[in-house]
This record gives sequence, C-alpha cells and structure tokens, in this order.
Amino acid sequence: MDILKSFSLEGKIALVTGASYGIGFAIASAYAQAGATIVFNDIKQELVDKGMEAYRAAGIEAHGYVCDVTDEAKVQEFIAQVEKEVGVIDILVNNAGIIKRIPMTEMSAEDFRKVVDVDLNAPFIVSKAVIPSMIKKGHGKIINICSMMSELGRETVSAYAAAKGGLKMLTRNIASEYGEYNIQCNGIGPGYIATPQTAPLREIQPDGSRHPFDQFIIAKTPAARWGNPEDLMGPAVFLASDASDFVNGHILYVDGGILAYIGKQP
Ligand code: NAP
Ligand code: GCO
Repeated sequence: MDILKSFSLEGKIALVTGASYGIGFAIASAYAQAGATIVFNDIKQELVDKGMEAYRAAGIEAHGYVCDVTDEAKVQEFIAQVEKEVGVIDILVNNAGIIKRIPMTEMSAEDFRKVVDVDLNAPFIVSKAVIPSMIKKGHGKIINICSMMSELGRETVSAYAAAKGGLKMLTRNIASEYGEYNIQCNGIGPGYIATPQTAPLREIQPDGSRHPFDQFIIAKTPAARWGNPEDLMGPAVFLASDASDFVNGHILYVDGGILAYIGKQP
C-alpha cells in the first residue's frame, strides 16, 4: 500500500455546502490541494461571487452555485446540474450551518425550527440527493460538520445543540444504512473556531479587555487557543480519502482537547 497516495483526492469531485468562506472554504481548499475538483454552493449570489473570488485568489478553479440546502426540490435540481456539468460527487461535506443564540424560554418555535432545518434537515436532504449516484459509482464519502454541541449543552444554544446532536446520530445512521455500498459517513466536531459565526463571542470589550466567553474558551481548551479553519484541513482530507475506508460512523472531534478536559480552576 502506498500510504501517501491513499491520502490523495486526485480525480475526485467534492461538494462542500456553504463554502464561500470560513470552515467550508478551508476544507474545500484542502481538498483542492489534495487533487479534488471543488464544487460549492451558498445561499446568495453575492456569497457565491465572493467565494469564487477567494478560490481564484488561492489558485483554485471551483464551481460555485446558488442553492438553499433546506429546499429539497432545489437541492435535487442542483445535484442533477452538478452531475451534468461537473460529474458525480465522490465526497460530500455537509458544512452549511447557522446558529441563533437565544435563551430557550425566549426562543420562538419558528426560530428553533429554522436552526434545525439548516443544521439537521439539510444534511439529510443533500445526503439523500447524492447517495443514489454514490451507490451506482461504488463508493462515496459523506462528512457532516458536527460541533462540541453534539456532546455538550450550554446556555442559549438549545436549537443548535438539538440539531448537532441529531446530526451525530444521522451520521451513524447513514453509515449503518449505506456502509455495505462502500459509503463512509463520518462527522467532524470542530471545537471553538475563529470564524464570523463565533465573532460575537470574541468581541473586544469597551474597556479593551477580552470578551468573557473568549477567556472562558481559552481556559476550557488544553491547547489554550481558539482553533482556526486550517486546523480542520488535515482531518477533513483524511475522512475524504481512501486512508479512512474502514472508518465509518465516527465523529472526529478537532477541539484542541476540550472534550477531554474539565477546565482550568479559576
Ligand atoms: P459560517 O461562517 O456562518 O458559514 C456557514 C455558511 O453556510 C455561510 O456561508 C452561510 O451563509 C451558509 N448557509 C447558511 N444557511 C444556508 C442555507 N440554507 N443554504 C446554503 N448555505 C447556507 O460558519 P462556520 O463557522 O464556517 O461554520 C461552518 C459549519 O461548522 C457550520 O455547520 C457550523 O455550525 C459548524 N461549526 C462551526 C464552529 C465554529 O466555532 N465556527 C464550531 C463547530 C461547528 P450566510 O453567511 O448567509 O449565513
Ligand atoms: C456557541 C458556539 C458553538 C460553536 C461550535 C462549537 O455559541 O457555543 O457558537 O456552538 O460554534 O459549534 O463546536
């Protein structure tokens, strides 16, 4: 076995959802470096344009599309269009996600549903759309972007935690249901990563001090820092490559050690 070759994505087509920037962009860039053709979508044309510019600047020829991943009919059309214009998807990363930080008793059922729709229903919808062609092709990799909240709870993120906990179990179920077709479905559980999604938790305070949540995360993380989207590149390539062909239904936490640690005594 050529071990380095087993990590290569040469000749593969990878779709990363919501990948104009942030974690999705970093993962797609890693896949391009490993040899894959990149397809991404985002919810608005401006975001896709911004993403296309960022990929071009990184020397990557990506294929960008507008598609709301919560709309099943649109997703089916989108996947059919990708298959026609680019080819059958070998690797799907369900990355698009949202969070609403609202205390549960103040949260409307509509807001709760919206979060579950993007963070849980959409990975079901997109996976369902790609699995039949993966079965025909004889292989496939699905990677669901989970969270610390797939394991832990905290104030204000009830909908997000419910959705990401559900996504962990959807991951295991896809692995169980389609493993026999040589489809591996795994999750990545990022720790606290510095992206626009977590920017409000890192805002410098009026007196110039760090946000209390920022200080809390540093104390909770053995690595004593926030993660960067780049920290997810190696694990994402591993789970997309032949090197992980017997890894199925696993959630790989990339968290600087948060889940192993009780936290620093104040
Ligand atoms: P982000 O910066 O908010 O990026 C998510 C992308 O998904 C955005 O481009 C967003 O568009 C897009 N999107 C939202 N709803 C969509 C829809 N219905 N259809 C298509 N695209 C949609 O988030 P991130 O921090 O890079 O996070 C990426 C993933 O990692 C998410 O699933 C998130 O929950 C997860 N995650 C993040 C962290 C972290 O610390 N940052 C940690 C663990 C897990 P808009 O800009 O219009 O919203
Ligand atoms: C929060 C954060 C988290 C992270 C991430 C942790 O408010 O606690 O936004 O939910 O985004 O998912 O893994």
